Amino acid sequence: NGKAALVTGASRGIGEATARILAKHGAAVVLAARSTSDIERIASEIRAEGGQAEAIACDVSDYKAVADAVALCTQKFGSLDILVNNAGLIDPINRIEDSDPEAWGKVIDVNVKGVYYGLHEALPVMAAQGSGTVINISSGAATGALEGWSHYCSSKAAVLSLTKCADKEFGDKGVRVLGLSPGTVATEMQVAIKASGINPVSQLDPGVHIPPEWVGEAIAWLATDAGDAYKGMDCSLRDEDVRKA
Ligand code: NJP
Repeated sequence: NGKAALVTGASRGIGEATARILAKHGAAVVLAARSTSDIERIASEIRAEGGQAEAIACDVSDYKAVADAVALCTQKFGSLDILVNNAGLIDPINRIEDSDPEAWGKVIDVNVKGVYYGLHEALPVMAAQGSGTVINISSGAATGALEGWSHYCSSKAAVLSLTKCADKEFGDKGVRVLGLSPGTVATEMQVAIKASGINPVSQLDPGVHIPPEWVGEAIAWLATDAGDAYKGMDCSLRDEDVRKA
């Protein structure tokens, strides 16, 4: 309550649900994504329900765009208390030999450089405040290997590494940096995974994908002091205590 948050990839899926839930918990929220009409609609719906929200066009693979999003949050709302580095993609899914180097690199640009840019801009602001929480949306893919997922697995492994390094550098400055590995969530990303047809559905689908709102609630919980238990590491939505929250 009373905090200011920036959520990247807020136009749909986990990011949209997180922005709406943080606003319901009383945070002022900046929604960042490329689909401007979607984030503007969501922001105006949040405002219509009595919340505070701003939308900003942002491709997280563009450093300046991420810097502008952080600046908007501090200028409009006076602080940056929560950064959710959520924007991410997995398409196109292909074995290494069949992959297009440019498309492979785009996944790294978004999933890795986008997170780094967010950390680069947010951590000094939070350190100056003496408080703040960064939640990097990770994946079980950070420590696993799936056929056709070399870009995604590599990128999420890098996100885990960034989480650890950022905690090492800023963890003693009142800043909490942690990762959240959400499991399989009912979003467009799962549609893309199934459409690729590369991995057998049984390998990826535990039967029921969890709703993105569960992830949003877990993020809101992790942005409280409860998140201290996960500083510098990934927690999993399969963890009993996170699920209960
Ligand atoms: O995916 P989806 P999720 N710049 O496709 C945005 C991770 N995860 O919600 O720019 C800025 O519905 C895109 O916005 P737009 C996953 O790796 C998921 O499931 O308008 N934003 C949209 O808002 C990812 O890190 C599962 O196209 C960019 C959002 O990202 C996070 O959860 C499991 C962008 C993607 O929405 C959210 O994914 C897991 C860019 N360049 C981890 N490119 C799962 N779903 O099962 C994309 O372990 N976006």
